Amino acid sequence: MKLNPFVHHKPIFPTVYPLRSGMVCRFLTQLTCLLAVVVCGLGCGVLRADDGYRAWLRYDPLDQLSQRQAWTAVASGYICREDDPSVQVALEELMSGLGGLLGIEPEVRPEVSGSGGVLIGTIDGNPEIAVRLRPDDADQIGSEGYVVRTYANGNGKPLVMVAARSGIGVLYGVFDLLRQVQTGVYPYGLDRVDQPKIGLRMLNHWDNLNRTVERGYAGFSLWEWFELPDYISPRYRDYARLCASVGINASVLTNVNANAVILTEPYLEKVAALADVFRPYGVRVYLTARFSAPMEIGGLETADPLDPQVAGWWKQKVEEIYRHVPDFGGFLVKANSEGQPGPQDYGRSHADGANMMADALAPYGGTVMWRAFVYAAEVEMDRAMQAYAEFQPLDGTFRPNVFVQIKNGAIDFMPTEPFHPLFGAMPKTRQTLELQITQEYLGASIHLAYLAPMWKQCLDADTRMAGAGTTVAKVIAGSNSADGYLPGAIAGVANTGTNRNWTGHPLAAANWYAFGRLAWNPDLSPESVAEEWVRMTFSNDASVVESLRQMLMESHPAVVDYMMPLGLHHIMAWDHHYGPGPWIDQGRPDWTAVYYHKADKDGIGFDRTASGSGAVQQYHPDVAGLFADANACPDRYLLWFHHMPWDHPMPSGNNLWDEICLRYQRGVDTVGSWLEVWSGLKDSMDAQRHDHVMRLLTRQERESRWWRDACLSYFQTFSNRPLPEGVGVPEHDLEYYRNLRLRYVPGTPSEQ
Ligand code: GCV
Repeated sequence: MKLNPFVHHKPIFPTVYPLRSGMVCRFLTQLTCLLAVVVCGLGCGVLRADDGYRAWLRYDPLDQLSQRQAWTAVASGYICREDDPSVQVALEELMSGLGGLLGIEPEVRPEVSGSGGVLIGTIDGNPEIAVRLRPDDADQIGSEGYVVRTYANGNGKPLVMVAARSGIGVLYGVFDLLRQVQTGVYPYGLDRVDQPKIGLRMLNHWDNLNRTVERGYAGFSLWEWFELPDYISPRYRDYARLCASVGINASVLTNVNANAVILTEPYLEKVAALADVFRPYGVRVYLTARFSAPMEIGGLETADPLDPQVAGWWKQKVEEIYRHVPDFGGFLVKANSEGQPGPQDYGRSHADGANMMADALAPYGGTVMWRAFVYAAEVEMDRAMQAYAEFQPLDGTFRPNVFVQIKNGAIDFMPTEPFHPLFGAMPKTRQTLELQITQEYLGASIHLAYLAPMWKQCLDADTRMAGAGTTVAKVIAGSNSADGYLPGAIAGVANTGTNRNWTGHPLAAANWYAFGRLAWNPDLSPESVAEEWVRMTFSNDASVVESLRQMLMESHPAVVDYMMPLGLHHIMAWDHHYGPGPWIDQGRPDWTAVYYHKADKDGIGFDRTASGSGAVQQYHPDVAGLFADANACPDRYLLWFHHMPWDHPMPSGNNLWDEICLRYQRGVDTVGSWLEVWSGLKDSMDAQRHDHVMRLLTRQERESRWWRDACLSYFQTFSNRPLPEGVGVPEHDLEYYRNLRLRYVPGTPSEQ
């Protein structure tokens, strides 16, 4: 067994206080650990400054004394004998993780001995693993899953085993084990057998080659293209670790509004360098492919997918890519959407375009993720209906290695959207659910909005397409479900950037974490995921866990309340999408706000029933029936599907106008209540993160009033009704809000 002797002493994340090497330093490190342990033992918590870089993999001394003692007794050594790169990084992680959490530095041994320890490895690579597994374990862990189990080891010393079929399964198992330690679970009786429910779990980076990030609010792109491939930032490895720790196994490096230059030789060398770093962590690299690349970088006169020269160009290009990146994942393509080139420029279909690329990738096991986010201003049809109209008839015409990638809703990552009608409606096509982790329409990285509850609503939505219980989660899980769907994928538009804490808002990392956890297992509850994240990121202190979990769980509903309650959508400011803009009525109609809210003197909302655009009919009749009935429709979608009179009586007893106003107010009040809650946590965490969040929450509270006041002042010009009691009076007149102009909002594609 080859082991890197330095690994033992090398922190994976740089510590907040960098240390020099050498004996003195080692002594100081141990002293620091000891002091930290003593401090923890006294129940004072660890309050040193934290810049958030380590995210949820902090590995500070465990703040629960009895759990720490129990784990310390178990972790008397590490037993590993495999060279597999993923097993090796699993071992490094284990040493760094338990080393930090427990303040220990045990040895690595090749064999189990009477003194117990943590045994890690693959079934085929280590007979000591195989001999301990139960007969049905191997069937339950698939290629990426794992067993984490505690055994009594002869003389009473416990042995914890992390076993898998593959190196990456071992790594996932080690991260699961560390999560148990971090969240205060005892080692006794640990028996965890798990595997992912969705095969392909991807991050989509909307990162440009000049390092701006479209809709990115956490600094610049993580990929230092100019320095690559010569300089490899340590950050790449930490990115891969964070991804792997939650099971993310693919990363699309570049923006869907693609630049063909990424496919040129010098850039492929850079891509290869990133892929090399990510590989042991099981993160496969994908790229976005600009459909017109054969013309832009290939010198051809056309990009027509049925032209043999074009198909030949892509074949050669794919061959070249695999020479650089042998495990390249494939292409993500945005075609004929928002001005991007595509097969329809040549009178061809989306299937023609996707299949041409799929044929080039198939010999290497690569896939095409073809986006269904298409709509055209020239088309009369309700924008919400266009993707279904375009793609559903193509079911059965895509190659087996094409995935049709569908946003969670039919418009565009609005604060709330009903699930996209395409889910389950293309049984012969692989489907990918695309979620947005970055908060384009939810307050960027300024507002707190924990998105797991919204994603969960979509994952749990019953499409009914193959009978009751055909949830979106089951459709994309594919063969794992009984419904006969092909295995699909899940993708999240990343919220990462060069900000030291990765995601801008210190609490926004919860969304990256939750995306990975739900992608691994859509059955997890958003609360339990929130709680894990709080424990790992902040503390196991009961008041921190309880208060912060509650704030996270309240946050998405609160943002919906103060931005777009009751199914209102697309009423944000033009272009940068930050702040209210319900009055927007100029420009492409389907990019205005008035197209969507349709407020007039009689009422408000978009009629998508049979008497309106008819969009409800794209759903299964059972679902259509529910959405089409204003009395049965969930109130969060009421104005999405219905144009309702201002005096419509709501179940609460209020009329619609009053209900809208009170929802806005409820959102403001909820954010206001967090200020006190967060203040109360001041002594329970480091000042650095506490202060940062405090300042952001203060701004969020102010801006929630901005949303309320701007939207209600505007809608009041139609309703002609007073604000009900309890609703704050706008600070300014409507003209003031209409004239506010924000400049240089991060993430905005156009120069402003
Ligand atoms: C990457 C919305 C966003 C665009 C984004 C697009 C997409 O329109 O505003 O920035 O483009 O969605 O998902 O392709």
